[in-house]
Amino acid sequence: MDSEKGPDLGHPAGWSASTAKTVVVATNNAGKLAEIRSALAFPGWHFVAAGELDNEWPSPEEDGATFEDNARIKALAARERFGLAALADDSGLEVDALDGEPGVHSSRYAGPCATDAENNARLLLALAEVPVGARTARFRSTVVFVDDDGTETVADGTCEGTIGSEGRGEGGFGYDPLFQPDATPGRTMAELSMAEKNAISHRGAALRALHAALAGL
Ligand code: ITT
Repeated sequence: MDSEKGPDLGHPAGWSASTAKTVVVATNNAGKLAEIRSALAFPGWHFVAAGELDNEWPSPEEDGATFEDNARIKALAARERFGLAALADDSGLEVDALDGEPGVHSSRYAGPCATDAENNARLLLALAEVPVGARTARFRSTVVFVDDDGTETVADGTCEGTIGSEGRGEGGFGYDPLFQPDATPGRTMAELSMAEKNAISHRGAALRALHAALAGL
């Protein structure tokens, strides 16, 4: 749907119809993939998930210490496996009252194969005694793009907010039902449309910065 697409910021540097290309997105997270396709709309670029090219795509072990380390691990693994330009996001939630946890452990906060619901339940439990005013948090995203020639471009984004005391909303994924962005008072991230989320989210900000860098803006 056009209204779900982000602004067209122009073509990447050196673009022509003959350089239109396929970019493999190194993610198994359908929510991320949809946001990336919506936010990073270069004419002629086609984003395909690693799992769509190989349904046995083994997501590499994310053992880096930072979001950037892990995004690079995923992007380089996909580029090597498929021989295509590759893009990866690594992201997570930092909660001030938990000294920045779950951070890089966000997807496995409640255990190695935790569901979003289990992670959210663990977060609510961890914050049970923390008063409303002290439940500040932020999402962070780092995206790494590795072009066909190996050139790497890295971009970051953050989104400030607070953690609610119960989940609300059906949109997005992960911790969205608990996260109340400062930019949308009274609404959780899961109560925003994808276009609204991309306009204020950590991943939207990182993808806009990546888009601008690739377009030479
Ligand atoms: P891939 O590694 O396959 O891309 P993943 O979900 O495992 O998918 P990460 O390792 O980057 O991705 O972990 C990110 C986790 O942080 C994600 O699973 C959510 O729990 C949380 N998260 C990140 N961005 C989020 C967002 O926009 N909304 C809600 N939760 C988010």
